This record gives sequence, C-alpha cells and structure tokens, in this order.
Amino acid sequence: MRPAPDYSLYLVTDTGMCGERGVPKTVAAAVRAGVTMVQLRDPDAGDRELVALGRAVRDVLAGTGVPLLVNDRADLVGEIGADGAHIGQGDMSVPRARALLGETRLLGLSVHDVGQVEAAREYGEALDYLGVGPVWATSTKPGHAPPGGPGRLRDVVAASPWPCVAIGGIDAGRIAEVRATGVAGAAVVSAICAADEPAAATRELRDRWDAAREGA
Ligand code: TZP
Ligand code: MG
Repeated sequence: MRPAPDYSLYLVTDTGMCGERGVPKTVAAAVRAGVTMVQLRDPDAGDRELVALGRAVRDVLAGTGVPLLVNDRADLVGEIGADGAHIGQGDMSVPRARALLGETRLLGLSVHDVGQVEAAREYGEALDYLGVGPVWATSTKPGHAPPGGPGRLRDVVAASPWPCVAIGGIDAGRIAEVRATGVAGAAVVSAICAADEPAAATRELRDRWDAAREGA
C-alpha cells in the first residue's frame, strides 16, 4: 500500500485564473501558506505546454513533501516527474491509469454519487482517493454535473472505502461545513487561484479547516 498523503487542503490549478502571476508562483505561495496537495489541471494545454508547466510546478514543490498530481494525463506523469494522476469518469480507465503510473504513484478518481462509488469498488487498492463533487455549483467547470450539496457528500463519504476529497464551490465560508461531512480534504480552484493574494486566501482556508470539527 502507498502511504496516504495529507489531503486536507488540496489546490487544483487553473492557468487562466492564475493570470500574470502564473501557476508556479501561485503554487509556491499557496504551499508556503498551508496547501498540502496540488493537482495540475489545464484541459486546454497541449502536451508540450503541459509538460513544461508541470515541470515548473514540480520544481517549485521539490523538497516540500507536497505531492503533485496531473489531471487526466496519467501518460505524462512520468515525463513531468509528478507523483500521480487524477482522472474523471470520462477519462481513461482506472486500470489503464494504474498501469501507466506503476505501483508507487497516487491515483484519484472523480465521483458524483454513491452509485459511482459502488461501481469503483472493484478497483480496490488501485485507487488512493476519491474526488467528490461538485458539492456546490461553480463557474470554474462549465457543464459540470448537478451539484450534490453537503448531504450527498456525506452519503458518498459513508459509502467510500477510500479517503474522499470534496470539490466544487468551496470557499472559506463553507470549508467548516465541508469538514463536518467527514472528508479527508477540501479541494479548491478559484478560492486560491483567483484570489488577489493567494497566500492570504490559503491561510484563511487553512485556519478555518484546522478550527473546524472533523466529521464522522
Ligand atoms: N471538478 C468538479 S467542480 C470543479 C472541478 C475541477 C471546479 C471547482 O472549482 P472551484 O473554483 O473551487 O469551485
Ligand atoms: Mg478529467
């Protein structure tokens, strides 16, 4: 078994939202302020662009102990030198991603509901965690599945044999409610990437997560 990382504050990057500051600098500020996990997500980037960006982020994370995962592109994880991949329901299959990653890298899968948790059970130890969402509606991912709210999140956590990370519409005002569902972590895009000051925004999320009551 791979050791479980600290999922508590999970940053998913958005290149457009990071703007002129850029993804690597945004990641550096966020990690110094308390992000514990980073996923590089740029569905519009070509392969070369994604590899270059991924390597820059990997360099920023070197020595921090914070893992870097790549969205969708398990095939580029080795070239980037990342620590794993995160795939969605419509992406490559879990067995295919695991075969590309080998046994030591991390693999997460997005689910929307309990039915998708049950369908994933057969993957067992090939998976490390589930991303669950969107919890709330978000303009960050146009065309996303209908939001399930904290109620459905709680149901998924209860049904899941893997640690769960919530995503979708999470900000500082909602993170305590998210933690109360029993998730291992909260993933955010705009709350950090679109913030004027990513470090301050991260610190607030971190403090509120730490102060919140863990769910059961
Ligand atoms: N998957 C489900 S919702 C979402 C992704 C990538 C976007 C979440 O973005 P935000 O800005 O944290 O609501
Ligand atoms: Mg995907």
